[in-house]
Formats: sequence, structure tokens, C-alpha cells
Amino acid sequence: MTDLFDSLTVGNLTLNNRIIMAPLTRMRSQQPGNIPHALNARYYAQRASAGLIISEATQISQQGQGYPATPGIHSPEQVAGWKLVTDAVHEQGGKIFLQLWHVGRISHSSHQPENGMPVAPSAIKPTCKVFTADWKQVEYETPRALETEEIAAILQDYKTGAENAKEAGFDGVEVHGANGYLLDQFLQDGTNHRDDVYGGSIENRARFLLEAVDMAVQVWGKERVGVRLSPHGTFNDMSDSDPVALFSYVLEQLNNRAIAYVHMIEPRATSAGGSDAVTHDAPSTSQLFRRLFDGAFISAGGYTPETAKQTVADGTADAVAFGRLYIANPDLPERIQSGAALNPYNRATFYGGAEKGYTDYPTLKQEAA
Ligand code: 8OZ
Repeated sequence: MTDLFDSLTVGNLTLNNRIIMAPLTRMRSQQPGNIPHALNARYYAQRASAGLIISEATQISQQGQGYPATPGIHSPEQVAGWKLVTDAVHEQGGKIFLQLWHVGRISHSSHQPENGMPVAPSAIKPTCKVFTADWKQVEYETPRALETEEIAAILQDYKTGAENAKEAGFDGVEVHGANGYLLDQFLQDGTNHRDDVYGGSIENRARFLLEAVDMAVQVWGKERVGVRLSPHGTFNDMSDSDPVALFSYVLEQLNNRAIAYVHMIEPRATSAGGSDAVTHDAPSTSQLFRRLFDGAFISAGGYTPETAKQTVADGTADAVAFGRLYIANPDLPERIQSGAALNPYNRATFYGGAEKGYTDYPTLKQEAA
């Protein structure tokens, strides 16, 4: 029976265990410039015993930013800042992928170049609330639908982001195709009403995601590229008329490309971890889609140590990603292995601020000292 502490081959990497640190937005990059700094390096290095760390979502361009103080991977200063992070993680024996992110309509003009409108597949306004650049929560604006000709430049931003991630010393990249951001907005027909080659049929709606993946593969090779997806997720106002058909096609295409892994979110964890609510009758993403992908399958969303062990033992997934538990437990694998109690997380310090609720959660060793 497979154990959480068995090694796992992902692409051409061998992970020491099957406990993954999920990508976690913390909004603590250095300002101005959205630059990773020493505090971020300490936070990630504290968590280096994960089989794999996936970085917080990182915008590939200024247009791709949608929240205050999220880090970027499009300026030389950001690349130098990320190098502090990857060096610190590698020094502790860890592995870290960068998550490439464009938020699409989940933005506000205050984040945009020249205060323009956020961009999207179609001019459909999200009904939830957005953070402005000065941390105010306001209504969304109606995004501007991208012209077909503009997509090539965004694909180039994905490629440059992947190249910058390589220069910054990452071990690979994950394309963020989940949670209602740009690529997911193109995938799902609740947000994509286009009538060009990027809209309409499932093949057309999946085109942008697959082209972004191809950019990452051009830079990294298929062994070092993963993709995150969230079928049935409703965070950021998402919906699709036939998610099983849509995501089955996407997985078949990713399988043909033989990328290192897919990382799928279970919709029982609503709001992408933005709340503690659990939907017990949600469809099981891993049960629906795991069999369609031959590479490593990472599952995320509301796992406990017990359900994670079971999931890996019965082969529902090869590895499990933890988010909220990783915020509060830098030594999560050691705690799970020894059966130690877990530190509770404090939601009030998830986003923004400095050390508090970020680098000050104790390890077992620190508790014993
Ligand atoms: C919570 C708050 C802000 C962003 C995601 C990048 O859901 C996020 C995110 C989550 O993927």
C-alpha cells in the first residue's frame, strides 16, 4: 500500500514524500515592485521538508495582477528576489516550482497598466468583491474582452515568465489554470462567450490553456511542467455547462503532452480555501479525472492527514497538497509522520502583514526547546 512518506517520481524529479505545499497567496511581497524578499525566503525555507513546494500564484505581467502585494516574475528585481527564495529552499534540501498566474477579470483598474480595464475572454463582470491596489474592497468593474490578436502577447508573457523562473533557480513551473483566473475564464462557458478560435467548442475554449502549457514546455521540457485545474469550483463566480466533458478533454490533451503532473482541486473546499466551509455532496474531481492522466496526480482541497493517507493508499491520487495546514505548520510532514498535534491557523493573518502569522508558527523542535 502506498504511503504518504514513499518517494514519488514527478517528471524527472524524485520527491522525498507525497506531501505537497499548495500554492498560497499571502500578499507579502516587498513594495513597491511586488518583489520577493528575505522574509518570503525564510517562510518557504521553513517549509522545505515538503515533497514539493508550489509557490504562491505569481503574476507574469502587470496586467496579470489582481491583488495587492502579490509577487511578480516579470522584472529583473523580482527574478533576483525569487533567487533568494529558491536558494533558501534548496539549502534546506527542498524543491520548489513557480506558479505562473494571470488573473484576467479578477483584477481592478488600480492594478492595471495605465489604470486600464482588466482583460477577460468576454466583458462579463464578476459579482463578488475585488481588492484595489490600496487594499479597499470594492465592486468589480466590467472587464474588456481581449481581441484575438492580443492573445499572442499574453502567451509570450507566459513564456517569459517561464524563462524568468528558470533564471530564478526554480525546479519547474505550474501553469495556474484554476480558480477562475484568466485561463479558467477561457475554459469555462460561464465566462467565455467568444466566437473566435478561443471560444465556442471545448477545443476552442481549451486552446489558450494548452498554448500556455506549450510555452512552459518549450522553456522547461515536459518533465518540469505541471498544471492546476478546478473543475466544478465556484470561486470567483465560475460555472460551466458540462465540466466533465470540458475537463476530460483538457486532461486528454495534457496526457498527450506527457507533462509532469496535474494538480486538481476538490470542489468540496469552496472558495479555493477562502472559507472553512466543506460541501459534502460535491463531485469528486480525482475520482472523475484521475484515470485520464498517466503522469503524477496531485489532489488538493480540504484534506486532513487521515484523508490524505487514505487517498494515497487507495491510489485516488499520487500526492496530496495542503494549504491552510501548511500556513500554520512549517514542519507538516514531521507532524503527520509522528502523529503530533497540528497548530491551528489564524485566518486573520492569511493576507498581508509581515512575520505575524507567516514565519512565526513553531515547529515541533521549537515547541520542545
Ligand atoms: C485566495 C486569495 C487570493 C488569491 C487562488 C491565487 O485561488 C488564488 C487566491 C486565493 O488560486
